[in-house]
Amino acid sequence: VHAGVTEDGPRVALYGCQRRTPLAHSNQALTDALETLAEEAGFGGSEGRSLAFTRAASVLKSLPGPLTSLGELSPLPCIGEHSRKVIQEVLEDGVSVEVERVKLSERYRTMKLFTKIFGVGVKTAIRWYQEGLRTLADLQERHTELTREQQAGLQHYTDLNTPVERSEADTIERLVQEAVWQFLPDASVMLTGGFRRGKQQGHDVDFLITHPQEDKEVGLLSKVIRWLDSQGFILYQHSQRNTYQLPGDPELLSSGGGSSMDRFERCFSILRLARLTQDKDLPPGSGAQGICTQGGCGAARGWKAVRVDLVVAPFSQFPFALLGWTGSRHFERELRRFAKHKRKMILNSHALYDMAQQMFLPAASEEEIFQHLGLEYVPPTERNA
Ligand code: TTP
Ligand code: MN
Ligand code: MN
Ligand code: MN
Repeated sequence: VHAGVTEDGPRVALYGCQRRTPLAHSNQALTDALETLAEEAGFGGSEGRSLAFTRAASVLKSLPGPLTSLGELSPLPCIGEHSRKVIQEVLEDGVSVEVERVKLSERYRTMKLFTKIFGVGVKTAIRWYQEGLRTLADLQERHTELTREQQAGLQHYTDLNTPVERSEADTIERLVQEAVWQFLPDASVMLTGGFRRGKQQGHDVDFLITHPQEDKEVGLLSKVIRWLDSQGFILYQHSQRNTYQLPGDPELLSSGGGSSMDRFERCFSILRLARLTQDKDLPPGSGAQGICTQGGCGAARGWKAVRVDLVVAPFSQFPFALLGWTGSRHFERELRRFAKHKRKMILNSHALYDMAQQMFLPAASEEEIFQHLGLEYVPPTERNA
């Protein structure tokens, strides 16, 4: 039997949410090449082309073994002509000339440099590039024109582009729990994002907070932030109130649920984390062990800036929020696309709406959401689409 094909036809399903995609897969060189082109297309404003390369890469990530010949591509979905050519080059020569050229190009390199700044998206980076800016020093000169977020991003550029280790995420989890439980002992604090998908490193640490008694969670986040700040842990923070209108925000529905931006009370922050090598120097027994306070090791630079996202969800929306914040981004995109086109349903991080029945479908768990969608359950570690 041909790789990727069963007697029933192609084994690889069309939508990323219908597949199991583990973190480690057998086609890294190919997916790296395709994802570079996806990124480059996005930098050029070609969202459609970018998505096509991302989809092709995602299909290869779900394969059970390494792709060894071009023929194995024919039963696979989502592999366009251009992706096929890149795959052929990498299979035959080990590298793609086009990808190598992109990686060396001034625009790609500058766009990478700029979009790695916290608070800088593709649009801003393109504008700066077009204005002739090329280096972080160029941006420093325009310091006053930057947002507060971008200033913080620039200030902590090196730290924020050093991967967050799993052990650091665990330390921050204990700190967030200590902060939350002071005010609401029965609240739950869950690690989401890439770490929930099994990643050992991340660009940030994502948390979802809820309380079984709905409304108890209202006002919690500002208290948590104030406490963290009083302890010297906050280097930067930007909080937003919950702006979701129940039942069924009309704008959220009319937007088709396509956006990944939700309306939960949230805080995008940069925390000050003690470097773990210094753990032995800190007094044991405290819940905040391993995290540095302002007066402590900051001067000796024994700390590291880490991006932390805190999101608060009302209990009834928690499964939707958990599903939405676990990712991957591409898995989420595929879930929403599948819901809309195959099920005539609108899925977002707050709710699932059935357009035919004109009703919301409640869920008490992620499993129930997959059931509503008529999808086989995909555990978090298999959502690395
Ligand atoms: P990220 O933290 O950006 O990505 P990640 O955790 O998968 O990977 P890493 O941090 O290691 O780079 O986003 C996590 C999930 O949160 C992602 O699936 C998208 C979702 N998300 C929202 O639902 N709403 C938002 O406003 C944002 C910023 C993210
Ligand atoms: Mn093309
Ligand atoms: Mn994350
Ligand atoms: Mn995040």
